[in-house]
Amino acid sequence: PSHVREVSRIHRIASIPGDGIGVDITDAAVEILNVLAKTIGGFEFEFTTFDWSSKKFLERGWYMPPDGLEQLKKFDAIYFGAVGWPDVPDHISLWGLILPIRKSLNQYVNVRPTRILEGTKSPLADCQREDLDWVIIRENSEGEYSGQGGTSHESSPHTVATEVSIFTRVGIERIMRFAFETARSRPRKKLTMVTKSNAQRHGMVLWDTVFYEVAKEYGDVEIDKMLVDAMTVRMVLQPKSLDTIVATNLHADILSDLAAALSGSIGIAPSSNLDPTRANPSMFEPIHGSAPDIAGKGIANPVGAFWSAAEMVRWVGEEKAADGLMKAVENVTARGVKTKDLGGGEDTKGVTKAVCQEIET
Ligand code: GGG
Repeated sequence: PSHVREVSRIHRIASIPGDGIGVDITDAAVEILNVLAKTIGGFEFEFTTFDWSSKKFLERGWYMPPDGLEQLKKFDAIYFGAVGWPDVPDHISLWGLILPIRKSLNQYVNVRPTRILEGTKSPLADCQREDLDWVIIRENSEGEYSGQGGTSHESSPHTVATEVSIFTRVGIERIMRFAFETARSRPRKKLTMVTKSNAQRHGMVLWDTVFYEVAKEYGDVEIDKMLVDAMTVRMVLQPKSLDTIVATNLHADILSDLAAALSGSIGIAPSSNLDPTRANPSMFEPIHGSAPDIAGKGIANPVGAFWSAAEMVRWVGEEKAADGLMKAVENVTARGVKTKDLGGGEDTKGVTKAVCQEIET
């Protein structure tokens, strides 16, 4: 009967807008997600906002409270804006917020898809939409971002600093398996593994070894191996030759920025920090940073935030809504409703309003 209200699935989301344009685009993403839930029906989002930011750090001396990670564990997913502000050294802000979350919540995979959206174009000459469709799988828990090392003989011309990369067989094996599964799930079933194992002769060689071992279980996946320097050239000159890519924490961080720029703008690229075991919440964030130069001006591109939101919606089990959101985003870009970085003339609010209307129709 019509008076009986359908019970909604409730997805509890921790929202951390962070710094700079992270605030603008998180506001936009929350608005879109609420419209999506209301329009499609059957589920709702319950947002809790955490004001963990560089501004607050300057006031109170901490990014997250001591029980911050415990608080986050209570949620189904985390939506993150951006971190980094000129008044705080970047290594303090990264290690105050985003890196401890990824590491402590076992988010050992960072998935970074890249493709040319409808109505947008690559800066590469002759690169059509079908020529660039990649997924970068970034190892997200160890490697060059292990945080190990130290500085000695400070205040001397002989200061020594070490930055130790830690690679473990368990860490490599689990990211390789995830990458092979991703490659297998895509039509081309092709995986390119990136290292620098000619110059770095320990951890990178272990990456190569484990890659070939795991490859034996995936005979249906075509494989190849690249050195990271040559990989940048291949991405620019032969984008069509690539599909799924797996790389270390640092290499994939760099390659995914290049990938996003080659697909049109860093402003469109999403990322999913996943704990594939689902024992902890996963975290979704656009790959771009806080962009202090345009913060608060209302001109940030919200597409990377919307795409990240769509990936979060998919992760919590709302496939149809995720597809609907991405369709709405691409219908809007196809109509030329875009921010300046994509060659358009709209601002954040203009694109957000257009995507909301598209969802509602
Ligand atoms: N929204 C992503 C963000 O805030 N990025 C800042 C940054 O530099 N992150 C480094 C990383 O992703 O490891």
